This record gives sequence, C-alpha cells and structure tokens, in this order.
Amino acid sequence: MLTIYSDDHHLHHGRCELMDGQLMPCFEMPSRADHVLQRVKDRELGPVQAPYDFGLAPLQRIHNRDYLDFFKGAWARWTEYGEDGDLLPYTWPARTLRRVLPTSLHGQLGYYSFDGGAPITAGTWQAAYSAAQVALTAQQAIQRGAHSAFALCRPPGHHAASDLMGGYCYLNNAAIAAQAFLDQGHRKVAILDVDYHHGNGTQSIFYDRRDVLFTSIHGHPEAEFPFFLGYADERGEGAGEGFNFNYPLPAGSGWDTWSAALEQACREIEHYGADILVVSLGVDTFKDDPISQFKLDSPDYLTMGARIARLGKPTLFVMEGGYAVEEIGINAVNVLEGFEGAAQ
Ligand code: Q9C
Ligand code: ZN
Repeated sequence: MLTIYSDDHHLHHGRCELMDGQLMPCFEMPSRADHVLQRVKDRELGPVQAPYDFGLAPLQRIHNRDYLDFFKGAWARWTEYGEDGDLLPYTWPARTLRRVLPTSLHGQLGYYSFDGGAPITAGTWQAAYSAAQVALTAQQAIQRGAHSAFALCRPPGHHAASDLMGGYCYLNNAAIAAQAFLDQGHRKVAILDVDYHHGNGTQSIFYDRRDVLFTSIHGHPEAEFPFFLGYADERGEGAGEGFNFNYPLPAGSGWDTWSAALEQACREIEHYGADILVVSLGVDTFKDDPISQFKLDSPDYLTMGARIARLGKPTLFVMEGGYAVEEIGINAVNVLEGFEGAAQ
C-alpha cells in the first residue's frame, strides 16, 4: 500500500493541554507520526511519497474562507503582541452569548473553536495545510486506480468542522478527501470513523447531505469527548436524513462489543452502495491509550483491517488519533496489513 507522508507535521508541536486541572504536555505530539512512519518502513508496507500541492481550492470546498484566513493569519497576529507561547482560546460563544465575530484575536479564536485542545503554534498552519495535501495526494492515487492508500496525516482532522477547530484538529483531512472524490466524478462516498472519539466535525460537515454517508464508532458522548455530538439518534437532516449512523459504546468496550458495531456500520455502508470508502483511522481505541477507555488489543487491528477489506471498496485510510505512542505504529499498520491480507 502506498503511504503519503510529509515531514511538515514536525512544524506543529503544541506545548500544553488542560487535563484534570493541570497543564500537561500535549498528547498529540510529533513522535506519533514518526512512529507510524517507522512501522510502515519496518514492515515494508510499500512506497512512501511526499504530497503534491493542490493549493487552497480543495480546502475551501469544506472550510469557510473566513475560517481559513483566520487560521492562516492567527500566528502572525499573535507575534505582534510580542508573544511566543501557544495561542489558545479561553472564551466561547456558549448559550446566552451572541455568536458575533469580535475584532480581538482571542475573541475570534473563541469564535472559530469549540475547545481549548487545539493550540496554534508558529508552524500549525503549515503542518495542517500539508496534512490536507497528504490526504489529497493519497486520494489522487486512488482516483488514478490504486485500490487503497494511506494518508499519514498529522495533525488529525475529524473534530474540525467547516469553521471550527478543536480536539487537536484544524482542517478536516478526511472530509477534504471525500469531497475531492465527489468533485472528480464519484457519486457516493462512505466514511467509516473508527477513532475512539466521535468525528463531530465530519458529521457536521455532511449532516444534511446524502452524497456522503457518515458512520462512527466511538466512546459514548454522555461520558466522553466531544460530549455534545455523537449520539445514536443523530441520523442526518434534510436531504441527509438517514445517512448518518453513530455507534456510541460504553467505557471498557473490547473487541466483541466494538466489532459488533463495526458489523452494523459495514451493513449500512454496503446498503448505501458507496463507490469509495474513506476510513478515519484513529487507534486510540487501544487498551493502553492514555486518554481513552476502550480495550482493543494489537491483533484486533489486523482483524479490523480484514473486515474493512471485505467491503470490497477502494479505500483511503486517513490517520486520526492514537496516543499510546510506542504502539501507535503497530496498531495503525496492523489495520493496513490486515486490509491488504484480505483485499483481493
Ligand atoms: N485534555 C483525536 O483523537 N481530550 N482527538 C481532552 C483533556 C480531547 C482527541 C482531554 C481529545 C481529542 C483526534
Ligand atoms: Zn480520538
């Protein structure tokens, strides 16, 4: 399987996140992608190529222009204050407040985010821009006939909505790639989001559309980030009604519970008749993940990949979460090897 990877992800290295009342080093760190790349090489999964640059147009198909302009320019504005710490939001337009766009940098940052988990650093825009190009380059490989490809994206993307960053995410790499498939002639794209957290950004982007089916298996939002989306009764709206499927699972879920949800998601994907499958590949479902509560073990990821392969669709894997840094490469590449072993 072809892997697309850019070293630019190193440009994004947030310092701290708030966790249990303390500032902790960011779980979403550069070594994550380094470990995955190393495992791709160790296992000789296939060639590793740098991304092409498709420019801003495919990003603008998913994200609002004002959001992209803000994100691109935020760091330069922050340095005008003489600051070089991470730029982090601290006020959001929650209930009773107005959703106005203030002129202040921090006001605008609150407007364009939904949590304090997405720090902007000097290189965040470039890293996120390159990650989107990684996804688009892998998408192009499939468009040109490859049965599968792996977009080794960092930072991840599935929490990012059309004009919101959060949950370590800025640009929705999977959504950008899904839209590119549609723009290049495909009619039905299915997204299977296997990250531990609900892909609230991806769901919101496609919620009123039927050309993208969104399915997600994740920790129940009653108890887990992002808390305010990802419930089973969210089925889509308008033209998209019936094209959104959430499988929230309790803390402690292991492979038996998880794989039963995967069967249901696969049934919906088959019923939908997708031309293309995009997998939001988070491996924070792992038993030793430091911020998650599922109990998948490394061999389970081989089985996961094999089940996904049985759908028989051209499949784009897009890297999302996974914070057990030592095992992230084993687990992510296990999905890809399980897929390749079963795809024919
Ligand atoms: N610091 C992805 O897996 N958790 N994002 C906040 C307190 C946020 C996860 C916990 C988790 C975001 C792509
Ligand atoms: Zn996650």
